[in-house]
Amino acid sequence: MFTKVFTATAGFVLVCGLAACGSSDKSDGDGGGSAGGGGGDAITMGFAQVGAESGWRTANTKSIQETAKKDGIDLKFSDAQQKQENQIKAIRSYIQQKVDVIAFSPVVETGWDAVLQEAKRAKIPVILTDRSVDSKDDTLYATFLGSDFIEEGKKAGQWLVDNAADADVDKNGSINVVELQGTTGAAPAIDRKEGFADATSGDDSIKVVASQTGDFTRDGGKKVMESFLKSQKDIDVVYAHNDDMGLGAIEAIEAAGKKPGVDIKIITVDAVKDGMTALSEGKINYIVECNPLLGPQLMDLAKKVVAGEEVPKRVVTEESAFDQEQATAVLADRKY
Ligand code: GYE
Repeated sequence: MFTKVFTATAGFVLVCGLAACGSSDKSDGDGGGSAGGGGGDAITMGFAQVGAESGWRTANTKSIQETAKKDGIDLKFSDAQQKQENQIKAIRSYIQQKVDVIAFSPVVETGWDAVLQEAKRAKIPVILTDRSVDSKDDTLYATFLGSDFIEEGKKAGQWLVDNAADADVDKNGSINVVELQGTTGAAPAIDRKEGFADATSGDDSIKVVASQTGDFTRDGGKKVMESFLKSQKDIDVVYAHNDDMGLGAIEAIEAAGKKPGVDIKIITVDAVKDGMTALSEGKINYIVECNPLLGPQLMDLAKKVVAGEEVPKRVVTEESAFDQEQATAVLADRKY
């Protein structure tokens, strides 16, 4: 107990070492004051990344690192290996290092209020990138830059509704879907599930017969698909919350002696190069795009936030979707 109080006091002293103490009557730090020295110094950003679980994540990390370098932003980067406690530790260390701005992609939606309060007290603005938090207090962050995951799920579901006749592989009038969910509790897993359910709810022939997390990884997708192939007799469609899990499912389907994209239709989200290649080969049938190249928009927002400029609370990235023909057309130019 005593140690805790002492730590908190020491933390307070540390915070008071910042310029921010001079304006302590200003109550909030949401996107407001610059905690750093200003005066033309390079902006220091602490970025707490989720991990390296997928092709999407690798492209996202590269975009952030390359843009920071190009824009002269001093980037402190950490990889949390998909563990919330590691992200919280990283954010605390960025607060201690008095970075100018913190950005992170929350692995799960809940459980962030305490550490975000700490950043707010230290007057360090926070930018949520890619994934959002589930918090009642939106003054805890300056802005959220990322995709609309519900919309992505809806696009996936709508494609199935529009292609229902074709997707009913065994022509028995019922389309049995198995769902490979992303990381449990993550915004894209929750929202892609919801959007898909929404878009397919009007079609009684479409049924999700099994749904389990594959943690957004290729290996996870493969293992879960292997068990679905054993437990479900009649699978028409796989809906995977990302390309990597879909690619893992392809391995499992082939190992079971079936043809992915033909015997079992596959719908995924992301549109990374490996996914697009499988789509152009006909092993995946439809991909909803989720853009990982958030670096340029993130750094722009960071500069504005540190300069104390107003930024929109929500910035949505623009995306499309691809069928086999469209994937083949754009594949050669795909950067990630
Ligand atoms: O779809 C998946 C990754 O948060 C949008 O995370 C991101 C998701 C992406 O692991 O491949």
